[in-house]
Amino acid sequence: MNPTASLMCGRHRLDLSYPRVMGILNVTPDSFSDGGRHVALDDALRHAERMLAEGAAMIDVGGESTRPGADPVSPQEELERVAPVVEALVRELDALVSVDTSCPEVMRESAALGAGMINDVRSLEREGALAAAIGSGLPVCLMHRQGEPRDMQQAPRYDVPIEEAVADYLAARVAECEAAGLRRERLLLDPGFGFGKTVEHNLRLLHRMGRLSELELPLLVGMSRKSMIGKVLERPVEERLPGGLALSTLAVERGARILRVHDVAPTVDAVNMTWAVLKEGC
Ligand code: 9MG
Repeated sequence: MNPTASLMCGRHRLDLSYPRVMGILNVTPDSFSDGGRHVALDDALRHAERMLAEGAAMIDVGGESTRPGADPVSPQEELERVAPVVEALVRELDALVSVDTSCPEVMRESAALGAGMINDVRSLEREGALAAAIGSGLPVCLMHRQGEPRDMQQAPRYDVPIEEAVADYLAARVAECEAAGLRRERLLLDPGFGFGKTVEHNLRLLHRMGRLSELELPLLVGMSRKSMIGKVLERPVEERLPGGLALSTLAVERGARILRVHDVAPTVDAVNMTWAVLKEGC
């Protein structure tokens, strides 16, 4: 990847000449406080505002859980959860908003509301998603996964080394996007930690992430609080931050330019410290 690269994300230019942090904002029912949608919208705004103040370059808004075992939601329901939050983040905070969705309707509506990026864990494979993404004019993060959230962690296996499987899949998705008219300058890639992968797959994939740099597109990674940390360190979800910081550091060292995390402030420090050392070698 060109070390001075930047990405046009709607009205925002995202400088990717150094690693950036993406703050996670889930707007699924389990993340709403029980005071109703109005209170929830206000909670979401305050939470996003805090993450931006802590140094997040963008906020990733998601209305459908992609946790292992999660059931899909209808496009209508997803849109009702996501659209008011995107609109408020853009209008009130002028934030760079990424929308975590696989749904064409949500892509179109979010772009119209001023979102700056599409984060699709299904890599635009859903019917109509590629056309919607092209029409949005926004950059798109393509992520590797095997299976669907409902069943993806039931004994995942690969016939080739995990980094080769992931690189082959992502290269094929890039080729399909380009063939349809989505320019490569608008693409980011994500190995999809935890999406149809055992702990061993995840650890090896991070170790060999340099393989994905060969695709010469910006790399985004999400490992924050994931079960790979819980399993290695035997920690519940609320005690996984130190493990997550170690993984963020390693990911930056192996070429990641965007870290998708819950804990923004400590990740910004870890990433900036790591970068201060790495850039001595540039
Ligand atoms: C929505 N979501 C959950 N985990 C993710 C990950 O690892 N990467 C991306 N791009 N999105 C994710």
